Amino acid sequence: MDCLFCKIVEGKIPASKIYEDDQVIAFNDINPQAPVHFLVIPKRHIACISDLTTDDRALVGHMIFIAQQVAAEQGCDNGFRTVFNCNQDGGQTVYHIHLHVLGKRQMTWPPG
Ligand code: DGP
Repeated sequence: MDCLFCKIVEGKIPASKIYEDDQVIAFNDINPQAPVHFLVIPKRHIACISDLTTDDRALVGHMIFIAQQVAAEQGCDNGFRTVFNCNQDGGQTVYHIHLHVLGKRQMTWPPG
């Protein structure tokens, strides 16, 4: 399978990794949209949020938990935004699920 984020998990493509455990890694986004912008991804390949099964519930909860821990470590004391882009209308470009975490600037709503 030719998946960019699987290659980052395997260390075949370099990334600025800021967290790792047995289930997930977090690394800085290559095209940051805020002073803090990192991605939390599962090590196991799941293409899209719409592919999640009931077995994945704990994993996704863990991704969100790690997102808030790393956001705190990155100094997002005033808040942050989390985003899962899903499929074409959601603006997803990399088909290995990833939680965007953006912080250290004022976010606006609605998103583009
Ligand atoms: P999305 O549109 O939600 O699929 O976002 C994919 C994000 O992945 C986008 O913000 C840019 C980021 N990205 C793409 N390729 C790389 C890469 O090779 N390294 C890193 N660190 N981030 C990447």
